[in-house]
Amino acid sequence: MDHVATKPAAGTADAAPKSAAGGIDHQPQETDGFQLVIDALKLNGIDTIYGLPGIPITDLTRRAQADGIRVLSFRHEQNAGYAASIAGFLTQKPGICLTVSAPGFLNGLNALAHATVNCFPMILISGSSEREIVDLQQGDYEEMDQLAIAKPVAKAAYRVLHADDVGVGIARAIRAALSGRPGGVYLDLPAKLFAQSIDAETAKKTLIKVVDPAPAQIPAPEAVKRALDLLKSAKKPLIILGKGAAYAQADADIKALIEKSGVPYLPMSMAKGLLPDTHEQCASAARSFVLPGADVVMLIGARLNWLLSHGKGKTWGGKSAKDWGGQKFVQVDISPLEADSNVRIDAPVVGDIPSCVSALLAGMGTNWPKPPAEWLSAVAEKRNANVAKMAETLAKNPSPMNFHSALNVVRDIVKANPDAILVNEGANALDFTRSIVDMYKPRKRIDVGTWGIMGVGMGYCAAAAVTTGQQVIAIEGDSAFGFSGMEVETICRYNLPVCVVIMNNNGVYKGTDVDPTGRDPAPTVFVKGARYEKLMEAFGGVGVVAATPSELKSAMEEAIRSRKPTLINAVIDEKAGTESGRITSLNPAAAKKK
Ligand code: ADP
Ligand code: TPW
Ligand code: MG
Repeated sequence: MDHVATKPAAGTADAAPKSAAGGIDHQPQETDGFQLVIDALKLNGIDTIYGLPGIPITDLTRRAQADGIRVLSFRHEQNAGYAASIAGFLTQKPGICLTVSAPGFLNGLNALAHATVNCFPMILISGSSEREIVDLQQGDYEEMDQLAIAKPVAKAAYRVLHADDVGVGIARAIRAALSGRPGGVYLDLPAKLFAQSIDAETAKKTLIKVVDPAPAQIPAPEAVKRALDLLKSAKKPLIILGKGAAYAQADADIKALIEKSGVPYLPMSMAKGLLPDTHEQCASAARSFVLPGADVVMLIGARLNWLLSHGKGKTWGGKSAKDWGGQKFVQVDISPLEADSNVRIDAPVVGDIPSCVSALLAGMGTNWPKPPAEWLSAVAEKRNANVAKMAETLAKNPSPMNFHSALNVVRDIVKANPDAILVNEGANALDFTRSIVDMYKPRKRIDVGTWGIMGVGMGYCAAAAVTTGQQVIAIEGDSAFGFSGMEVETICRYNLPVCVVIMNNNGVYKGTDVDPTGRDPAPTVFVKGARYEKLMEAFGGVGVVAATPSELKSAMEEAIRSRKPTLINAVIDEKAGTESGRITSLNPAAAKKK
C-alpha cells in the first residue's frame, strides 16, 4: 500500500489531466506537513487518535479521519490524554493524544505525566505557535514554549520544524514511547509545519517504518540463576505481579511460572486477572499476612513504591516505619535503575518480562520443589478465613445500600461477564471494588494507577471500548466521576458500550461533613441526592437510579444486554465511607482529627 497520499501541485486542476494515451501525466506531485504526519502514523500501524480540534490541528483531525484513522474527539484534552495513555497500556502501541497549543497542550500534559509515571506508551502531539515569536516572547496567539514545559514530565520530547523531518520525528517518538520502560513522549508540531509543501516522492523517502520498536532485552543467564537460587532457598516465598506484567502480554508464561513454582502470589491492582483472582495460589485475601510473613519476594513488573510501602516498615514486618522487614527481593524489570530504589534487591533480573519469565521457566527445569507445605497451608488458612468473613459482610442487605451490598452485585456481574473491562476510580469506591470484585482475565481492570489520580474514568472507558470492542463497566466515586463527567456526551456520540455506575455517597469519602461555622457546605460534600443519571439521558443514553442491590443488578444486566451507554446512579449510604479509603494514614491531618 502506498502510504503517501498525494495532492496535485498548487495551480493544477483537482483532477490530473489525462494524456492523449489516456494515462496520467507524470507531473510533480506535492504533499504537505498535515499529510506527512498522517502518513507517518499510518505507516507505523497507528489507527486511532484521541484529541480535541482547534488551531492549528483542526485540519489534521479532519484529514486523518478522511484517511481512515479513527479520530475520537473529546470535550476536554485531559480525558483524551487519559484515553490515549490507557490505549497504550492495552495495546502495546503508543496511544496518540492530539491537542491545540498552550491551553490545550497544558490540559493534555497531565495525562502525559500520568503515562510516564505509569510506564504507559503514549505520544502527546500538540500544535504550537510560531517559533520566532514564541522565542522572542512577542505575544503570539497561544504562545508558550511547550517543548520546555513538557520535558520534565515526558520520557522524551521532540519538535519537528520541517516537513522532511516528520518521518524521523514520528519514528523517534514511537521508539521512545515503546522501547525499554514505556512512557509518555511529547511531539511539538508548530503551525507552520503543517502548511509546508514538499515533493511527494521526496517526502515518501523520508518516512520511517520503525523496525522492532520494543526490542527484546534478554536477561543475563547468571542473573536468572541467581534469582532462581534465591527463590529455591525460600521457606516462605511470595511473587508480586504488577501492571508491568499485565502490560507485557506474557500471560501464558506468567501463569506457567506461578503454577510451576507453587508460590503464593499477590496481584497489584491492574495485574488482577493475570491469573483468575479465584486461583488457589492467589493471596490477595491474605495480603497483610503474606507481606510481613514472606522471606523471599519476587517482583515481576511491580515497583516497591508507596503502593508496596517501599518494601519496608510495618507492612513488611519491620518494627518501625522505615525498618526493613528482613525480606530478600528478586526484581524482574526492564529498567536497570529500578533495583535498590527503596531496599536492597538481592537478585535483579533486568530484561523484558516475556524474555525474563521464559528464561526463569526454562531455568526451573522439570522438578522444581514446591514451597514448604507449612507456609502454603498458613496462607490458605488466612485467605479462607478472610474470604469467609467478607462473604458474611457481602451477604448483608442494609438500607440504605452500602459499598459492600452494591459491590456484591458488581462482583456477580463481572463474574458472569469476564471479558468486560472494569474501570475504577474514587477512594472507598476504588478500594472496596479492588478487594471485592474478582477479575478473571488479564488487562480487564484499569484504574487510578501509580498516582491514585481522579479523572481517568470516562477517558479510560472510551479507549477501552474502542480498542477492545468489549463491554466496559465503570465503578466511579461520585467525586471521581465529576472530573471527567462531561465525556458521557462523547460516550453517547460514539455509542460506546459503557455502563457507568456511580457510587453516590454525596461526597468525597462520605457525605456527612458540615462547615463548623454553618456558612457553606463542607469542602468534601456535594449536592445531596444529585441526579447524575440525567446527565447521560441528556445525550440520549440510558439513566437509572438504583437504591437497592436488586435495582442495581437489573440495571447493569440491561446495560450489558443492550450495550447502550448507561449511567446508574447507585444511592449509597452517605455515612458509609472512610477518610481517604484505605490510605487514611497518608493524611497528615488525620491524627489530629480524633
Ligand atoms: P504496579 O503499580 O502494578 O505495582 P508499577 O507501575 O509500579 O506496577 O511497576 C511497573 C514496572 O514494570 C515498572 O518498573 C516498569 O519498568 C516495568 N515494566 C513495564 N513494562 C515492562 C516490560 N515489558 N518488561 C519488563 N518490565 C516492564
Ligand atoms: C486529580 C484527591 C482522592 S480520592 C478523591 C479525591 C478528590 C475522591 C473521593 O471521593 P469519591 O469516592 O470519588 O466520591 P468515595 O467512594 O470515597 O466517596 N485530585 C486528583 N486526584 C486525587 N487523588 C485527588 C484530587 C482525592
Ligand atoms: Mg463519594
